[in-house]
Amino acid sequence: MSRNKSIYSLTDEQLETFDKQGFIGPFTLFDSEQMKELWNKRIRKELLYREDCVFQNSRLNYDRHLDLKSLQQIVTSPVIVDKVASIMGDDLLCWRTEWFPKYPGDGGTEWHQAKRFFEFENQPKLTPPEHLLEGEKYWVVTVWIAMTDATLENGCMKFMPGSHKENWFFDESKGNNFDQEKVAVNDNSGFFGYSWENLKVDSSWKPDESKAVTMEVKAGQFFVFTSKCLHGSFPNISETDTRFAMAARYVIPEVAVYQNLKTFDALGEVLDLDKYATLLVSGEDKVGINKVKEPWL
Ligand SMILES: O=C(O)CCC(=O)C(=O)O
Ligand SMILES: [Fe+2]
Repeated sequence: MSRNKSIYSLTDEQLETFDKQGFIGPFTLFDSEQMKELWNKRIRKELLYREDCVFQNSRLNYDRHLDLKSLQQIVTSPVIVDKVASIMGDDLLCWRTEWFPKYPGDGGTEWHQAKRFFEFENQPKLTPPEHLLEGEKYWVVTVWIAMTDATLENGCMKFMPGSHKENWFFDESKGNNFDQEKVAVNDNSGFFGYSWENLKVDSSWKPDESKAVTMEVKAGQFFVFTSKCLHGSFPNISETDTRFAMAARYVIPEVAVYQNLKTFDALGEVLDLDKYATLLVSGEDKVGINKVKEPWL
C-alpha cells in the first residue's frame, strides 16, 4: 500500500529546507483554542488514568499513544504522518511518545543531539543497519507537538540550523552519568538529573548561540526535526505559564527498536517491554524485526 502525496505532504521546497536546516515547521494540527480545550479537558485527565498503559508505575509516562485514543489519533494523523513519509518514505513506525513539560522556574533543556537514543544509560534503543547508520538517509525523526503555546518566556525550543551536516558534538555512548540525588529532588529539566555536558566529545566546545533559531509555536502546532540537529530549549522564566509538549518519534521498519531487550533503562527507571510494541502508522512492515501493532482504537 503506497501513500499518495497529499495536501499534508512536504513540498519539494520544504523537503529541501528540512534537509538544509535539520528541522521544518511550524505546521498546524489543531487551531490553538481547539488544542487547549483538548489538552485541558481531555488529554490531561486521560493521562491520569493508567490502568491500560504499557509501562505501569513509571513516572515517565512514555508511549501513552498505545492506550489513549486521543494520542493515537495525533500520532497517526495524516497532517503529521504525510510529512514524516515525505522525509523517510511510506513505511513508518511510531516507536516512542514522551512528554516534555516545563514548569515556571524550570531550566532550559541543554543543547544536545541523539543518534541511537542511548539516553545516558549506555544502552542504544535504536539499531539501524550499518549502511543507514553511516549514510545520509533519514531513518528516525521527531515530531514535537505543542499542547500549550510555547514562547520565549515559557521555554520554547531552539535549533542550530545545519548542525546535522556537521559533526556529532556529543557521544551518547559515553553514558552512565545519572545523578540519583537530582532524581530524588526531581529537577523537572525533562532529563531527571542527567546532563549532556558529560557526553560532549570535546568538553570545551560550545555552540554559537547567535546562530540559533528559536521555535515559538501556538498550541496545536508542531515541527519535525532530525535529532542529529543540535536542539534544546529556553528556561521557563514565566510566573505561572507551564509549557507542555509531546514528542512523537518515528523510524523506518529497518531500524530495530529495543533490539534483544526485555527491559530497558530510562532516566533511572527500568521499563518492562512485555506490553510494548511499535505502532505502524503508515504503509507496511516488510522487514519483520520489530514487534508491530496496527492502530486499533
Ligand atoms: O522539549 C524540550 O525541551 C526538549 C525536547 C527534545 O529534546 C526532544 O524532543 O528530543
Ligand atoms: Fe532531544
